Amino acid sequence: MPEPTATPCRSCGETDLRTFLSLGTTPLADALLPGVAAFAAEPRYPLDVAFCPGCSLVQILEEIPPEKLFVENYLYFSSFSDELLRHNRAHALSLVERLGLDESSLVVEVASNDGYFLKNFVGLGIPVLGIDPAPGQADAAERAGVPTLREFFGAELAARLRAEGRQAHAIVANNVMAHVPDLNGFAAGYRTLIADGGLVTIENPYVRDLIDHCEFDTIYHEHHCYFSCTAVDTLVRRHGLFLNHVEHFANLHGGTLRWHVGPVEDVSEMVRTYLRTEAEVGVTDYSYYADFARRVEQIRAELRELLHDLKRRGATIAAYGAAAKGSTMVNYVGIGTDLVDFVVDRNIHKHGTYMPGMHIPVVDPAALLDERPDYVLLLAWNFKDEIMRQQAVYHDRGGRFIVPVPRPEVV
Ligand code: JHZ
Repeated sequence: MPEPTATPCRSCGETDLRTFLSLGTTPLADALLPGVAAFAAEPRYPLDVAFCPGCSLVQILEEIPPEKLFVENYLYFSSFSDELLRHNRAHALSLVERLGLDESSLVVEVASNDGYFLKNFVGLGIPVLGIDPAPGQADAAERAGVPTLREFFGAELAARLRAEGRQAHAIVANNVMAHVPDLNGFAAGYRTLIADGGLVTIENPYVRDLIDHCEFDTIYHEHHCYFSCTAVDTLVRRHGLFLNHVEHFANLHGGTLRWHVGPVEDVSEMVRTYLRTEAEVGVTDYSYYADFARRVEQIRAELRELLHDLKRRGATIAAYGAAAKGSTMVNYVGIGTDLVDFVVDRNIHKHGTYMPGMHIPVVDPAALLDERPDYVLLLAWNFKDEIMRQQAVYHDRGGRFIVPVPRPEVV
């Protein structure tokens, strides 16, 4: 058992956090560099992950100011995955049906990004409010007809909206709760803003999938926390909310849970089963995490060996996905331009930039057919099926894909 850290838990305040993984110091995962001139001054920060024995919340110890992460330099736009758009449209339509949403309702999305989700309601005449501090994404959302408040969500903003007479029938928080250092302020904000009978849905990668499938690359400074049902249940109850239902999407971001939270207690059998199973398998105990670092090191060793071996045999290698997780992967494993010539990405805002830390250039996916690398390392492995379908021509011409997790594998 490691020594406790002095940092308090972001949820329960426990000061006995136990570190179980150190990824060294890494640059900020989404801080793609605009040019060679920026290489020299690139900051790096420690990236250590710990378990809280008080409430089971897994979290990193470092805290970078949110403006640095999500306002300056943030090029993540949600609309570049067809699968993600489909998943979210289905979610929007199910909320309309389940809650009977109409022109008198209000749907609020926290971290509404480019309007990828809320635009589904706009088309149906249902009022929406997006909340997102990232300027380029908020501009894109407004162009899609989604009114967007350019702020961070928390207790204070929720109180202000409520004082203006606004309450939400649905609040949606997709892949944002992990991004929030003040978790309690965030949860209190849900409670203030949600209408009686309203529903908050929260999606985030599931910590059990992360640990079991060794998805260590989803750890980066934007993700302060990695959630279990146990940790979410404890957090929301502290603020007068209840975890009433849970859904699992095995193929979304390596395994995502959607938590249904509301002001009235109505806990489903599914939630009880998740809570019981988490206790049984030990998600609530340090020992569950104890050998994770060893398994992560094994992936590093195997992937390095595979890439070096391919290079020794004269192969050319590119990568797919200038994703935040890709940044953790290349920095931790030590993948630079000696191994990978370029990274392709569909997000046009990332073209012409360089991956943080390892400085691999990011270009349009057309480069795969123009340059014909022998192998493509799938940094965005979470979209493996979608990307491989898209790149069928590259594959038919003999190109091969390397999937790095749960174990490096050529497919
Ligand atoms: P992607 C994201 O992390 C964003 P990232 C965020 N940090 C979060 O919390 C997690 O998800 C859960 C591109 N792409 O989404 C788009 C193609 O080029 O896995 C992206 O740049 N072609 C908020 O950044 C990247 O790959 C495609 O066909 O780790 C994927 O990034 C598809 C599908 C994607 O995650």
